[in-house]
Amino acid sequence: MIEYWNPLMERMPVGELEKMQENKLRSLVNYVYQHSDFYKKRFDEADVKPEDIQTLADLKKLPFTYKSDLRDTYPTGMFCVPNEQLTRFHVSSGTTGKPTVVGYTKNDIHAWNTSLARALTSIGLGRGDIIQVSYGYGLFTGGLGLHYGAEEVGATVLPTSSGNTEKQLDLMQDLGSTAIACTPSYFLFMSEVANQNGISIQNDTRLKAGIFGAEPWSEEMRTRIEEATGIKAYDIYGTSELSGPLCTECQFQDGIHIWADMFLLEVIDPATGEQLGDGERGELVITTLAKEALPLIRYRIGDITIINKEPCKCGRTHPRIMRVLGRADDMLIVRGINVFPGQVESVLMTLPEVGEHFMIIVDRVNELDTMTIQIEMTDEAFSDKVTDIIGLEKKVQAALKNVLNLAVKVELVEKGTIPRSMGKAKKVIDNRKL
Ligand code: DLL
Repeated sequence: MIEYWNPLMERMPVGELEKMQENKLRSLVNYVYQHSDFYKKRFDEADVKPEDIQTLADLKKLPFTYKSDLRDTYPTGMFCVPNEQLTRFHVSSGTTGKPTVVGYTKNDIHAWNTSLARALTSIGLGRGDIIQVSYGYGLFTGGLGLHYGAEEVGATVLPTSSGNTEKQLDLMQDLGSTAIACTPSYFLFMSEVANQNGISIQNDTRLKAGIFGAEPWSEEMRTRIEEATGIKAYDIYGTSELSGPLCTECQFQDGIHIWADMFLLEVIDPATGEQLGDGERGELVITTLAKEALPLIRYRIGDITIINKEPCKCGRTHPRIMRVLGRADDMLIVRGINVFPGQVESVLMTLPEVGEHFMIIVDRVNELDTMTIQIEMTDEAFSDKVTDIIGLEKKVQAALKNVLNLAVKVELVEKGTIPRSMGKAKKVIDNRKL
């Protein structure tokens, strides 16, 4: 049976949804023009007035906003409400420069919870479920975001945060967690620790669903996780600028439904800024339609994806984004060839001898880029005496060459050598940037 949190909204005919978006867009441009010096200046510089925006087709007249705008106006220069109207802050620290601060009014928190309540319902979670939240609590949005979303649907929350993995596994068994929310990397680590302690996720726990995101992961990794643990692994997407974790796939696991009454989606060519058609891969740009404290207009999140407006089997009419390859700046350019770490993962996970942990090391030797992939073998492959190590390196090299069209060096390393992560995993060391 298909369950909805808000059936009327989630199944609203597309034409009506678009009318709603148009109305919300018109109010939004007036709102930001009046409440934010930042946006007023941006609009004036681009010579656009709120009254120029009447239909969705007018969206492209509006200037883009960027993560750098949030940094340049640190801490709260882009906010549209005074601090006393804020209920909460979250802060995301990038690798360079100032962190980005996001703020929420009470209504913003409510909208965030609603978004997650629809999402969790779409994967069949609700009253009676025990959701173990193993994303980090604190300034990161993952922990608290999922926490309140899970409470909203009537589930019981087990707020373990990340870390303390053995204790997490004990609690998972003792309290009967039925779902876990964490990064896919952390779940892999948790499964490994479970194995080492003789715990079978499939047989010794009640876990039926994983809510995995906050970092790119591949379809092939999903298959591995589902086969190894017997759970259903769902993709969840969001960014701190948009609130935090917001939207998931539905039970059909075919793209993430992004609520059209809350967000307006575009995919653009990152080089030219031109809008691309549905089904074309490009950079995701989002306009928030329901945020008060920090509305974002044509915000260049930078994630690479495809918008899919085909009807979904679940009956929801809201558009979907297909698996996010990562941010445009996660893309490696190696000898002129573009490579996303996720593409490497996709290839590696099709090879049964290769374990789930890998590291990409990029270097420049004698003016030439080199890429080395460190991999660990699976226990089964390792114990198989006939496995020819050199043969395996060659096999991995050939598979990667076939897909990426790039010659790489493959290095088999001992199990446990690649650092495990309890949050977002670092899968690339680019020595060219040192
Ligand atoms: O990672 C929010 C979040 C928490 C999402 C928990 C899902 C679950 P940030 O730290 O601001 O926010 O990082 C956002 O992470 O722009 C993507 O590049 C990446 N990302 C998030 N979810 C996915 C996903 C949180 N499902 C950045 N697939 C985004 C691929 C993802 N990349």
